[in-house]
Amino acid sequence: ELVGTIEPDAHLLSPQALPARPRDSHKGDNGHVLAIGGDHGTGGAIRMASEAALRTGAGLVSVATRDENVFAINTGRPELMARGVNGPQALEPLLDKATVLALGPGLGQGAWGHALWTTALDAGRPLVLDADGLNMLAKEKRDLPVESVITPHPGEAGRLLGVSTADIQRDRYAAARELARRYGAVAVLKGNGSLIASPDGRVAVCPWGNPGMAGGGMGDTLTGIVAALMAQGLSAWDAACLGVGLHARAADVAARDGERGLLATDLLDPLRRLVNGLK
Ligand code: NPW
Ligand code: AMP
Ligand code: MG
Repeated sequence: ELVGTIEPDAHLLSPQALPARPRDSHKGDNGHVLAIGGDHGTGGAIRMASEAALRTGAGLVSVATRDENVFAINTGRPELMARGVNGPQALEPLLDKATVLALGPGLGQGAWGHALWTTALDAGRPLVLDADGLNMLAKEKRDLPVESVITPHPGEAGRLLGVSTADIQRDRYAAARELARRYGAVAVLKGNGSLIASPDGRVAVCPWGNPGMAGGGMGDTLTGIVAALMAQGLSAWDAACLGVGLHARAADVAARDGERGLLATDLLDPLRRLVNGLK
């Protein structure tokens, strides 16, 4: 049964939900995102999530990934602090320092990814769970921390609810609400007209975005954006609504040069302007 309203509300429209940054603010005041992912061949996913977290204003962003990705991440974006982790023991000290986790982009579902996934969920930190973090949750149900956001695309949503992608797309509103209810987290059902649903029944719809976004890495940047907003003090609901709106509007600005050939990293410059309330 469908009850509740779709609210294209103020949270989607403006970054005013973010607290003003005091003159004497220091990096420790603005949250520390720990991004976890990047298995063999998908190091780019965790780098894009991490760069998006930086551009959204997180004070510090650390990356826990495969050894082989560390050089490219640290040289390509030196503001990031990338560490090679071969298992839970190496991850734990990083978890202790994190405000919010961005868990799953490019993580894979092998032994390495699964060990990091379990250890990260055990830490009980607020988190954004995406990509393989969701695929493993679909196979192995776990309670999520109270302030959590899940960001499935329709394929991942189908796995989480045990139905086909087509079933999800047939009634996206019902699917978003069921994801939030079943997993006890704010759920972002991505795609044209992304929906944001909370376990208490609220649903918001994103009126922005464009088909230029249908390309690799777009979802990974959203994960970093939402994590950075939570790290700066927003609730899971506010961060999900504002983050989805900023992401889609950044893509609309970037698409002025054309939808075809739009890259996920093209969102980073407009994102910075938008998160500061500039056009
Ligand atoms: P179908 O075929 O229609 O049933 P997967 P992934 C569906 C990393 N990446 N509307 C569609 O299913 C990720 O972070 C790394 C309708 C589609 O075939 C993950 O860790 C990159 N259907 C990993 O790769 C860049 C939709 O889902 C299937 C839909 C695998 O993630 C790329 C694909 O989903 C990537 O981010 C929509 N809007 N969207 C890098 N540079 O390192 C999706 N589907 O099988 O979960 O694979 O999303 O590519
Ligand atoms: P992912 O599939 O995880 O890379 O995520 C794709 C991102 O791009 C999500 O934020 C989607 O909402 C967005 N996206 C993909 N295709 C479209 C589309 N046709 N219109 C609007 N947004 C889209
Ligand atoms: Mg994705």
